Amino acid sequence: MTDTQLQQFELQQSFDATIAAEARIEPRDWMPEGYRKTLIRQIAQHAHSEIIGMQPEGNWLTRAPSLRRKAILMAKVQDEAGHGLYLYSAAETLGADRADLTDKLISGRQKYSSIFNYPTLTYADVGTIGWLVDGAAICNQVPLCRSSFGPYARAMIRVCKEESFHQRQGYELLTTMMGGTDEQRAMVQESVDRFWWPALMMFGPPDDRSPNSEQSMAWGIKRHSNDELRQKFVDMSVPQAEALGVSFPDPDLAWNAERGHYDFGEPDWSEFTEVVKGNGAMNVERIAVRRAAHEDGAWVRDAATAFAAREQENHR
Ligand code: FAQ
Repeated sequence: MTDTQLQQFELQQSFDATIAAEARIEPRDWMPEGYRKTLIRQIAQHAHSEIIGMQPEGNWLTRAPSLRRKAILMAKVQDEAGHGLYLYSAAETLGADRADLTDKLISGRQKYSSIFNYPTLTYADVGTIGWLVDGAAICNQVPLCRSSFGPYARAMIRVCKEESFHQRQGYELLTTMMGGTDEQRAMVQESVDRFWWPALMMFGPPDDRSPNSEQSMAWGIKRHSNDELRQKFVDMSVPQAEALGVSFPDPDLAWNAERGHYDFGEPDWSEFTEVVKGNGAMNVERIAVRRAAHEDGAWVRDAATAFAAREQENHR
């Protein structure tokens, strides 16, 4: 073994020992290139989802039914922007460049969550997104607070706290509508019918078709498989739906006493594949809006860069 090989072997051993001890890998630690690449991919996709995820609810900001609802919705949408920023910062600790990540998003070279390619057709969708979309996000992200990469895990703590507030505001909105007129109740049910299956798809493809899961779990990036988290979400959501007085559009949904879980039907994975490929109802518009915002904001970035350069010059 050459000196370089020996050094590489020791670095790998030390990394493996850190993972085995459930301790954290920090940005300056040595890490395998595959680990770095996987994290940049997942964190970037996650950050992009938070930023693109501002659009479906943002669509209702100017048409909120009261000042209270408008203030709540504005705060929620702003929180999502904050989550995107923590996550881009976490990706930067791995050597990624934020401008490059944005470029990859708007040129379609990096993904964001499938869920944000569905339209928001009624105000009930604001409540359903809070309840089911933030609910699924929490289910997926609470275990990420124990992810092996320190900056990602720490960012998730605050994100999850805010997401639980978002989920409760969604549920509260739907509860209010369910206490209203028949028309409002029908509006809630119609919205839940549209969002249930896409929410289940947020957890990713089934385990036997998830190419990244096994390695990500071995590295302690992901703590549970896609199917485990999907099951957890179904088990959690059914009693909430009963309390709310709505049903899910799945004839196969039934309690299985033997398994101690709800059985449920298969999401339409061909729809998922199409949406991820860019053929969902809103993919083109979501990227066009993000691209326009980026281009319209060029003068702000230029001004901030010029200001920073001048400050540096003045302090020489
Ligand atoms: N949409 O091998 P796997 C939010 C891709 S929450 C699009 O299983 P992995 C909050 C996957 O990237 C939403 N693409 O992959 C909010 C991979 O593609 P690649 C964001 C998907 O990474 C609420 C390929 O399929 N949350 O934004 C999806 O091990 C309300 C194969 O899949 C996160 O990102 C999908 N649903 O597991 C904001 C959580 N699923 O790169 C506003 C962190 C899979 O190989 C309003 N991420 N793909 O070409 C994760 O936990 C994981 O990345 C999974 C996927 C579980 C999403």
